[in-house]
Amino acid sequence: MGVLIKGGTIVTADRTWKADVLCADGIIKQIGENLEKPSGAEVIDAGGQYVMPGGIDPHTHMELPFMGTVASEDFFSGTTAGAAGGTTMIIDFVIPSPKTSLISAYHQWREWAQKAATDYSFHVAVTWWDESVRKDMGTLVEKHGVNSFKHFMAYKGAIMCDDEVLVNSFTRARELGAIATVHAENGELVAHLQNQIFAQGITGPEGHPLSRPPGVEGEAAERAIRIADVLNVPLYIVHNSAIQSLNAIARARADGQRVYGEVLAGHLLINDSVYRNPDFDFAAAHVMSPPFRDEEHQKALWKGLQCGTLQTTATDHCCFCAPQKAAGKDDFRKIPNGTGGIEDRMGVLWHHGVNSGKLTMNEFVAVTSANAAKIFNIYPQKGSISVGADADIVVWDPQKTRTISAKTHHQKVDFNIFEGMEVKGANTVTLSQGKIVYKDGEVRTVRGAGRYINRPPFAGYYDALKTKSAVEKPTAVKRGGKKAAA
Ligand code: URQ
Ligand code: ZN
Ligand code: ZN
Repeated sequence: MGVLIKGGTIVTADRTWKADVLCADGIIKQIGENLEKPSGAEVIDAGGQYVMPGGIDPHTHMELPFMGTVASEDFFSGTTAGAAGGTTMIIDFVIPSPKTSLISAYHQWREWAQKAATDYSFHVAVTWWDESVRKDMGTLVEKHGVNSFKHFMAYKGAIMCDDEVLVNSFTRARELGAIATVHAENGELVAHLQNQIFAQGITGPEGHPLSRPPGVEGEAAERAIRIADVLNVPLYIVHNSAIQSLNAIARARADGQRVYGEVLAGHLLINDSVYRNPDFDFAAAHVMSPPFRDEEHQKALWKGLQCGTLQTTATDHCCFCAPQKAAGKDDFRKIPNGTGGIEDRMGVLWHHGVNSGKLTMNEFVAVTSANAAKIFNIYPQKGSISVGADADIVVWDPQKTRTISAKTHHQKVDFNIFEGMEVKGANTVTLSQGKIVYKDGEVRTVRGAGRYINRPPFAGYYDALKTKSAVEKPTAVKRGGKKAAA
């Protein structure tokens, strides 16, 4: 059995070459020219097409309970939509409510994710602190393959972390060989501005971006970076949307600090004019945090991706339909925050990134797959086309055109932020674990076929660090010595 991909050009993060790929037993078995078709194998003619690692979306929220409702996309429909667009793995988020056990939240999310059609993993959010959280973080790393802990610096009164939680959790993450990730917005400032703007009588979605100006993001990014620097823990900042956070990351990286940055396809391509649309449903459908920004920020984000300040792209796929968004009809503070994108990330980034010349094909693979696999320690199992790697593969036709629409997408949401966008370049086939899950417009996903992917800690990196104190110990000052010459 198995699948033989013939006649294609393989494109990975670091090279491009013509070769066939034979997949069997869920992995890549053979790569080479003119491979023989094993009996019973299905052949895919990839002539004139590229053969690339399946996309990894490191930031999704399937069926997330949030702001009094539950995201409309579930783990089966969301991973199916991902497969339809060339994404073969998601890293979603376990988000325990404050004062609840991280371990029980983890098991709850594991249960929800059983229905996934393609592989998945979880960042676990630390939303509060006590000794049980410290212990649970250890259990999650040592027993459950978690190597990344999320911290929401926004969402005051809900899941927001104050500095005490950040300091405790970052310290624990470093001890465990895990990476700290943050949603960088100053939640106190957001709450203050939301109330101020609402009190001025601005109650519609146009108030959302006004309450989350770029400086709110810049402050939190800088603060998280500084705390991580003092505590010597690697940091990953999710959904960077502003020049301010971009510059904070660039400064830290230039200083040799281990900081990574993610950018959403939406923040690269949708601008803040959407919030000034008179139609409530249209404007509310775009309410997500941080908000979409103006072209100046978008241009800077593209440059950040091109120059390596930002390493990964994601979608923050967190869908709410119009009736759910209507909870904030008279108060923008109540509009559930979140937008979709998992089905379109690969297509819009190829069109606006590769076709425009901003990114090479290899850089496209890096920012849509390989870099996330490396940062979260699952490379080359994921994010590569190499013998022994999981056979998560997309066959990509650079000539295929399509027009994005909620009318035709597989996402379980009644809106598409890329509605009407025409893109050139799309997957014709998607394989997950060596099985065809999408081919020529037809999804062939199987509910529950997805696997939970363990992500080991970076022990080696941390062993080296263990010899170095987290905070440089100040050397004792000898007093009473001879007075220095005047
Ligand atoms: O903040 C997040 O990442 C989650 C709650 C999705 N919503 C959003 O607006 N980004
Ligand atoms: Zn967020
Ligand atoms: Zn998110």
